[in-house]
Amino acid sequence: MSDRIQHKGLKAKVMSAEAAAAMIPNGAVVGASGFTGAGYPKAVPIALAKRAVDERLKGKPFKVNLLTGASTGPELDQVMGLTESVAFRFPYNGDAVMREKFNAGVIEYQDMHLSHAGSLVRYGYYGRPDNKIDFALIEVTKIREDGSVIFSSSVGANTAYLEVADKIILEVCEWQDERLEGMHDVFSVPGQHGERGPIPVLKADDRVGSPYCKIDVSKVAAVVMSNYPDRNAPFKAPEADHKRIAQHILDFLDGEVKGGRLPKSLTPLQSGVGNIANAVLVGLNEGHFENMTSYTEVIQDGMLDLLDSGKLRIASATAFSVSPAGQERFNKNIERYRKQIILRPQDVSNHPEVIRRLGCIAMNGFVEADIYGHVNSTHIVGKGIENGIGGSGDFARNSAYTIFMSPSVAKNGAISAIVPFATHIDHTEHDVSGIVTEYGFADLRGKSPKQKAKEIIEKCAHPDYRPLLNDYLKRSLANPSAGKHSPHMFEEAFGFHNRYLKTGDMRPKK
Ligand code: 0RQ
Repeated sequence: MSDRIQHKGLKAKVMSAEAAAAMIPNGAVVGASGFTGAGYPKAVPIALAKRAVDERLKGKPFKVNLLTGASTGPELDQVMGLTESVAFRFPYNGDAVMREKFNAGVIEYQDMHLSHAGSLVRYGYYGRPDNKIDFALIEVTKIREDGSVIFSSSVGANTAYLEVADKIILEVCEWQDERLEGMHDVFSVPGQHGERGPIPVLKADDRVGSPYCKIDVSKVAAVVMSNYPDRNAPFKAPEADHKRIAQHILDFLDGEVKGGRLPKSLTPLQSGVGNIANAVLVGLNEGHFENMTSYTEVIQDGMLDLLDSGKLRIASATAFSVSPAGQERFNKNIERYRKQIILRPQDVSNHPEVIRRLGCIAMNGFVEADIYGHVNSTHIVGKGIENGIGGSGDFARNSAYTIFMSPSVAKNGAISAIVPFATHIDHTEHDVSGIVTEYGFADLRGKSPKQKAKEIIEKCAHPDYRPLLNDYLKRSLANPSAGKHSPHMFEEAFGFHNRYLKTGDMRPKK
């Protein structure tokens, strides 16, 4: 028997993944661990997906409502998506199969700010009429003698699910390094409004909770051993456009330091996921900022580089999102990283109170931005959902600097990332301080909508689209029925999108 289960009573609860999955009934609400491909349960979801297929072969329906921290990996979202064993998914997804099911109308999905997830679940909006959920299904690295657990490579919404679930299934993952112990900082934000005290994180490196999470041992229905690795994709080496985007951001931050608005160590950095975000971190490592800190959601390879070079002092997040090579490096240097990395619940890592206090610099990717600075992070051509808002809204609304970045075009130039009117708005102009493409950095601070439009078109739009956007703006300004503050001609505002839907290209045929 594994020495990772030190609680005698819970040792007796060890069973196969299939036996644990058999406890979960059709229609159950399951709150699972997992955030950006890290720390999600694997053995039980695979068994659960198989069970869903078996039940259906017997002519019985089988679907659960699946809540997680954020995106997970193939052993959870992909298998449950492929078998259509999910009725409702919340609050974020990055899996292509699951995405297809949302966009085909087969699985219902609510995309939500990640800081809100725990609170909303504690209030019972995703559970049964008694405000509880049926199961918490949580990956841990270890169960301690007193029954408290050590989480694995993410914390996410684990604390909320463990609190409100009737029953708990723990997956003890032996692939996860036991030396993660000491990296977590478990602090529970109480559920009831009006009873909440401050979150005492005053600096990115403050620890305010406990390395362990106490659980109600009597609720544990099953303990399952597993040995599956987290599945994180390798990062691409930064492409030329990504490097240009990173350089524009570095130049902007440099200007802020020179202007006396930022210290040389900057303020805590929040960096989104993906290749562009990683390229910015690579750029920061080559730049001259020193002694930086980060208050973010995910630790990715570029952040390990910054910790290794000593440029970054501390990284606070809720999960890892490292490549397989990054994972190897992490395991090799885990003793050092433990002093520099703090993993918090997502309702602390993403909490507006803390982000506002720290004055973070938020840098996230976008799908499209319009000429007045409204940003769409989630919907492709206004219709299908890509991933979700994730933590971008938590950070965008509350950071001192909110920067959105993307290549100026997608799909070989057929789609412009800068459009007259965004077809879905996740972040309004009030929350956006800068928009960046490979062409430049549009600084939107202190500008009216019309001034923003000129800046965005001139600095960010691709040359193929700049004349079209200028033409739209010019005619809107001259049109008496288009309004004078942020003029729009509604009959043309979605002209780029309509053209794309008709011809497969936002550019008019020559
Ligand atoms: O599609 O993979 O088929 O080629 O979207 O785009 O350019 O590779 O950039 O990986 O940084 O993703 C906004 C989606 C950008 C991401 C988004 C297509 C493009 C490609 C990916 P392909 P890129 P990225 C912290 C913060 C919201 C959540 C967030 C995101 C694919 O940054 O999900 O910020 N953000 N979380 O071709 C059609 C457009 C497009 C487009 C891009 N205008 N039209 N397709 N694409 N723009 C993390 C968490 O919260 C967990």
